[in-house]
Amino acid sequence: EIPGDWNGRDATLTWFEGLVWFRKVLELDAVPEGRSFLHVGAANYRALVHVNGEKVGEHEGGFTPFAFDVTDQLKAGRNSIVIGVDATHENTSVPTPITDWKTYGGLTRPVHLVTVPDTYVHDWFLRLGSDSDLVATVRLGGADVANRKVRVEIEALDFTLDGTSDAAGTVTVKAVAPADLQRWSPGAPTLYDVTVSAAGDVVSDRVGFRTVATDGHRILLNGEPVFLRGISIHVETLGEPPSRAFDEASARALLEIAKNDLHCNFVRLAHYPHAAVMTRVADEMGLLVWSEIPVYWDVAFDNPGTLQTALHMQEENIVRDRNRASVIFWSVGNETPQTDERLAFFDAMIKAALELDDTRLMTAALHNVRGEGGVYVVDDPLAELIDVVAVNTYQGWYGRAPLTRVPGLEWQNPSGKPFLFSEFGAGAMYGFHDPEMEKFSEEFQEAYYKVTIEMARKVPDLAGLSPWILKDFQSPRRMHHAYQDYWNRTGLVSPRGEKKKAFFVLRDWYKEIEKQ
Ligand code: GCB
Repeated sequence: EIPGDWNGRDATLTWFEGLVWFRKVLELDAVPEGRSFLHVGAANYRALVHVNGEKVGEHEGGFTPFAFDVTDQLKAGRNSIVIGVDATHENTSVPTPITDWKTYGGLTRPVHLVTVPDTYVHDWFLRLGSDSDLVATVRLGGADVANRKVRVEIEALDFTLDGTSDAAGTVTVKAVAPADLQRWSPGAPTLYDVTVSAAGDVVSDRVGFRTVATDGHRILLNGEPVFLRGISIHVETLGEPPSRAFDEASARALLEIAKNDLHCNFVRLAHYPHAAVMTRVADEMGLLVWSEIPVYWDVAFDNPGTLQTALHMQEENIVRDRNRASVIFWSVGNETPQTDERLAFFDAMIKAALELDDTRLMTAALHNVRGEGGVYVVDDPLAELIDVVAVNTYQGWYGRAPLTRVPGLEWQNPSGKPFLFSEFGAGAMYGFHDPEMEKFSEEFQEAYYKVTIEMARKVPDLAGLSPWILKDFQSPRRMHHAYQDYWNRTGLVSPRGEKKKAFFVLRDWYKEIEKQ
């Protein structure tokens, strides 16, 4: 099934991470006019695309979209589209084969045949600058991109930007934003219909406008300080067996729990770019988003090919989502080792990200801290390269510290930048109750959340948090027979969405601070 993953389809494929061929026969009355592209929302991990027996392209990276021009391969009548998807990960892949989540293989997001005029709008980016200008960059593709008239229009505001493309087919135009422009925020997620037209091509989308910046320890949304009441989320549907294929209903189901039940204004979409529908729904619902590239744990930081893969993935992610007002952070990675090679790798990623989009904040989930006598100091040179310092911590769950010590732990963030807990959490199996609070009981997780929130409340100038994680998720690493059975149980809700006791502890805190 497309979109889908093969793992839930057949018991023998539950953990299969190899090559599968997909074939679709497409009947066309005539070859479409203009140019035709085969657009793939995501193929995990490598894809080999053939049309009518001819190879049209290859792609690496399991979570971002790509498109190949198939104009010359299509014919009237029967067309055979064949895509080989290989879920094998290697030590040079992003991520490597070692992850704490299940590798779902397949064409996990929709595949479309897209037809456009010979010269067409390739991509565009419309944003609100810090000086209250609306700035549009439009890039044309195809046969005749130079010296074309380009128009960007927001009808509801009676606002138009006009320009002419340069020799490379690109143009940037700007004007002062209309006085009646309503800024997007979690409390009022206003979106406008935007139309971009050039060379006979017309594309449209719904876009929100807001600014995000930092001021010392604070994060400013539209110039006002915002505290991020967040939760981390993996791409996995509610229900059993879960799937990695997300439609709008699957996205809404998870984001509504976060926004309406848990009182979040922020979601960390871990550890890789989520489905495009997720950030669209976040735009509509008013949830701030952390978007991440799966440079997870230890990738081959010294391998130039691995850097190219990460850069390419990052570009596909930013180009896809830079018109989403919900996205405020681009994260370059999670829990990476402190080496010079890693720093150079991230330096290249951050510079490339800023070239594509300098209106958002750069971040990464760090775990390098110095700790003595219960005082933890964030100690990672990567903090100098990013705008927002985020740390994962599991005191009281992993490690020996008893829960009673957690409230007394102190955190120091010498960077002077905003500081977040990008993760903390503990496992519990829904329905397992133990008044003695054995690990994996709901009571243990509840007590863990209470002490960890007590610790977080004392962190000076904490800018927000995204505890680990909304829902239990499948992982090959989690083999404890009684409690895990290949599920990471750190969810605040079970695979079916039942709320564990800890859910209400976090919700109560979020409800309290929401009013402040
Ligand atoms: C972490 C990782 C996350 C894991 C989590 C856990 O630090 O970033 O991917 O799933 O801990 O449950 O151990």
